[in-house]
Amino acid sequence: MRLSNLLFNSLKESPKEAKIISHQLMLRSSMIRQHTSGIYTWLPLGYKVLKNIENIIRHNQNKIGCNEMLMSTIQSSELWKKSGRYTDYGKEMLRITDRHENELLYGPTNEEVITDLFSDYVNSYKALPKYLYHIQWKFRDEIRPRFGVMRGREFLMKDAYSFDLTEEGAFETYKIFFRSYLKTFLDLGLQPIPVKAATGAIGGDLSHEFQILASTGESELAYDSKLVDSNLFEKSYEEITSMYSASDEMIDKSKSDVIVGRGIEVGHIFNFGIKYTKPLECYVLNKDGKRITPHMGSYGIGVSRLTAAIIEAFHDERGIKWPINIAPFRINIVTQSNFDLNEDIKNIYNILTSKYNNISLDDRDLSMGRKIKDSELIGIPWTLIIGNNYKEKGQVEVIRRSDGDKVFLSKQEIENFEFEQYTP
Ligand code: P5A
Repeated sequence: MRLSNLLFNSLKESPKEAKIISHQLMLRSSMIRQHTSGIYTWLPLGYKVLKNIENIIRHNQNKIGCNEMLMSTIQSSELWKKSGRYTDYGKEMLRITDRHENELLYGPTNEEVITDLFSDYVNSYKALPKYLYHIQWKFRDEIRPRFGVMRGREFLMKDAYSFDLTEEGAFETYKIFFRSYLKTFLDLGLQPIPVKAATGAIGGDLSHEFQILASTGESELAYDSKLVDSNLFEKSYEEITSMYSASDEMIDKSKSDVIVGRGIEVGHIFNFGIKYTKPLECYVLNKDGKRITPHMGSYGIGVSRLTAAIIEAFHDERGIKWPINIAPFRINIVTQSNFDLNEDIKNIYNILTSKYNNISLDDRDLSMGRKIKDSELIGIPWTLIIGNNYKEKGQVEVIRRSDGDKVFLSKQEIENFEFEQYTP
């Protein structure tokens, strides 16, 4: 893409309302724009990143046999009255009345809707277990929306729901999601720490949060140091959960040999048995034609929150440092305005575009210095500078954003160079 076509306006200074680095960088690099309190527009750069994160999550959900679908954002209040949560959910629920005086709401989560849907489509024990998910906007009228998309009122969540015939089956499913979540966050370049958590408005008595360590995180954590391990995925559920971990109100203050810190909750999983299937009269028939109430779990990932969490993990004083699979562009070609788009540059751009699908060419009428600064701010993993060195010696300067490493390559060498994944 040519950056002259991009809706993008970099800011040198951080807007005053932004208190944490991810919020500052998202505003400075035109990723998001606040519409009103806790509600954001995703601008082209931010939207690209959001989609990339979504795809990594989607890939991992599909791998465990979870069905992607899409439920509506607006829900009817009826099912919530049946489950008892219409009153329990309180002021965080945005309630709407339509022209016929029907009580509707903007979905904060989907346990009720999915249980009702499952009842309608699944009658036999033979179809179990079943895993369903969607990636959809949620609304929670948070009392204190803050830190940009970190705690929004409207936010994007991946929420999955599982149905099993027995309690034991539901626990096996819980472990499958637990491990799939570790893999998902590792694929996103993050080091997840699973911690025991309170279940709050969702319910049940088994729950884990997936936390990313960050001093600006809103959650308080206490955990065994052995949980901070890049090989965590190699370990079994039992081994991982035998180590001490807890968040917020679950923390045992008398523990001494644990690390206490702060984290960003990027995922939360729950096992709550028949909390919804029972009141919503959801059942399947077993071999003998007897009614069995399925055991459920639900599994959430904060997709929009992850954009901010990843920036908290990967940035420096110049800007964002995106992992390559999340970056809005893989390579940014920066050229001087006075020889913008000459044949050589077009040629390099075309070769790279045929090899990779997300290349940008900064053809804006700005100084080289300004364009290089923007490339660093946006956090593009590779910047190719075609400037004086190219004019004089035929050399392109290739800069890696992760560590600032520089090499000079000829046009021929560029064609063969692997602009690959790296650890930021
Ligand atoms: C699990 C899936 C649930 O809602 N029901 C369906 C369960 N869990 S949760 O913990 O309440 O939310 C799941 C994840 O969503 C993110 N999240 C938010 N992100 C941005 N702004 C918010 N206000 C917000 N609230 C929740 C978190 O990452 C959370 O783990």
